[in-house]
Order: sequence, then C-alpha cells, then structure tokens
Amino acid sequence: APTERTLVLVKPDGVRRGLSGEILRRVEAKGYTLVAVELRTAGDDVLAAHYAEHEGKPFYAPLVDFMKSGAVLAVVAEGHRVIEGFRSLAGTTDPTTAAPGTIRGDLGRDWGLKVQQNLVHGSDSAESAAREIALWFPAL
Ligand code: DAT
Ligand code: MG
Repeated sequence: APTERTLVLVKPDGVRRGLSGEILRRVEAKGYTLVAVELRTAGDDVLAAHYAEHEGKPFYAPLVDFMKSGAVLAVVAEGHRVIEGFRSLAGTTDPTTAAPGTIRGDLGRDWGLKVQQNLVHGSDSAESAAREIALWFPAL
C-alpha cells in the first residue's frame, strides 16, 4: 500500500510546556516516521489558509491568536494509515473529555478560555493532509 503522510502541529501550549519531545516520542513509538520537523512562528497567511474551514466560527479569532502566541513545531509524519492513527493518538478535541492514553487526554488542559488549548493538530483526511503539507512544507 502507498505510504500515507499527515501534518502534525505541536501548538504553542505544547511547545511552551516543553511537551514537544513527549509528543514526538509517542508518534515514533507508534512506529511512524518523521519526514520533516521544523520549529517556526506561524503568520496570519499560513494560519488563515490552515484554518479556512473554521472562518466565521466564534472560536476562529481566538484560535488564530492562540496559534500566533508562540512557536509551533510543524511535523510531517509518515506511515500506514497515519492520518487516522495520529488522530487516534491525539484524542478528541476537548482535553477534558479526551480519553486517557491519548495526548490530549493525558496532557491537555482546559483553561476555560475561548479556545481549546489542546496541544496538537493532526490532519483529518487525505485531502486535508495534502493541502496542509503543501502549505507548511511547500518544498516537500
Ligand atoms: P481538531 O483539532 O480536533 O481537528 P477542529 O478542527 O474542529 O478540531 O477545531 C480546530 C481547533 O479549534 C481545535 O483544535 C480547538 C479549536 N476549537 C474547536 N472547536 C472549539 C470550540 N467549540 N470551542 C473552542 N475551541 C474550539
Ligand atoms: Mg481539525
């Protein structure tokens, strides 16, 4: 089967809390390969494109502000069914109810803010992964 790729972001809360290594450890421990890893500060252009599906939602502006609040670790991970597999490792969106054993369930915190600071992003489909990888890593 052709190998699949996904875009993972360690969000600014994860980088700030020193969890980048722990998150990458879980990705690698699952057997996925790291294809690209880059620490960077995201600008409005990249974030507007990345979160285009959420434009107009009440959490959109706080989400973009949060994503600009510090460095983001952008990662391309590769492996069989890695798109689904990383979503499973990450857990559901809300860290309070995300299952224990997942990144968000074990490590995420709900601060009662306007946006969920849930440590990671993972592409949600093959189409999203292709679009997001091209956006964050145009050279790949
Ligand atoms: P996911 O990151 O699980 O794919 P999403 O794509 O629906 O979730 O939303 C993108 C991000 O926006 C999410 O990680 C956190 C924030 N968010 C989503 N829904 C929210 C809500 N109802 N209230 C606050 N923040 C939310
Ligand atoms: Mg999403």
